[in-house]
Amino acid sequence: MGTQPRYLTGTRLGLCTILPLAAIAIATAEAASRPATTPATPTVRPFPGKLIRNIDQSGVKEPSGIVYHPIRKTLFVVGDAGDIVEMKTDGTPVRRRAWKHGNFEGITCHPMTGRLYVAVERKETILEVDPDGLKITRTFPIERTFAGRTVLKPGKHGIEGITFIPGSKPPQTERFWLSFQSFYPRTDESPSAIFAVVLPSSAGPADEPPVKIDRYRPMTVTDLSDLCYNAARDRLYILSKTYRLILEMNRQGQIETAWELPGQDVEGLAIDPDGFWYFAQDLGGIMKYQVELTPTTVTPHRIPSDPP
Ligand SMILES: [Ca+2]
Repeated sequence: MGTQPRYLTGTRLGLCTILPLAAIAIATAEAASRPATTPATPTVRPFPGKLIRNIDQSGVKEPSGIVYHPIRKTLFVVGDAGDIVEMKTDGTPVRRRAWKHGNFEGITCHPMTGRLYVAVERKETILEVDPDGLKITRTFPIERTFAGRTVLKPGKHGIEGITFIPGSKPPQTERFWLSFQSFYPRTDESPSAIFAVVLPSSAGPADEPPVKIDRYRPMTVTDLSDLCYNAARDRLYILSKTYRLILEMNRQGQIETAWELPGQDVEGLAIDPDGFWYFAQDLGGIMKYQVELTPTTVTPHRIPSDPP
């Protein structure tokens, strides 16, 4: 959701400036806990994927979030109109359910429990959903403040993406990372940012008390439309719709790679174990790509949100 700022429409002018600023922003966020570094500035590369096709057969309205479910080996898609749709990786519909006034913008899955977690924009709430019956089992409102400051200001923007990141060495804390869509870089009181929350894993009351923001990172790149953790590379992907970027971040919070975001109006990304990437387009369509990436060194880094 949201309107593109006029000065960015149809262009990526200033990108060369923005990417170093993004890296600096992240380095600054970490400066309080460890020495600041200047991460290498990535060059924006062509997306290394080959389009297979649009697999959507369900006609999901404004699909805005998507996740691969590693237990069911299916995809779950959510849309602005309040739909949750399960489909096979070739797009064959499995089941669906709709909620009025849903405003669902992101979805992720806990890989061990199989439970789904849906990000609801403007309410700034996470819904826990049982994948079998597509029933909401718990509701987690998110506190809008961090370190005494309102960082998720109510208004026309809200949470757009969600992904689950396991601890790098169990039982390190597992966290859900979310993106806050804003067209303001760090200067606004509610800037573009990614942040993490910890959700209680055991079953609790249907209406959980508000969860605190556990880690918070302002970003200079704006319009962050989704997050997706890629376990095979141990990297976090951050999508910017306006800048048409995919940023690859390591566990130290450094942006290692930037690719051009393919498709149109992309608000969701899912990755399956066979190397297929699925982009959910708000204007319609689930675009499936075959992606080949150069191997990366996966090392047991500390999770970026853990204290040093
Ligand atoms: Ca949307």
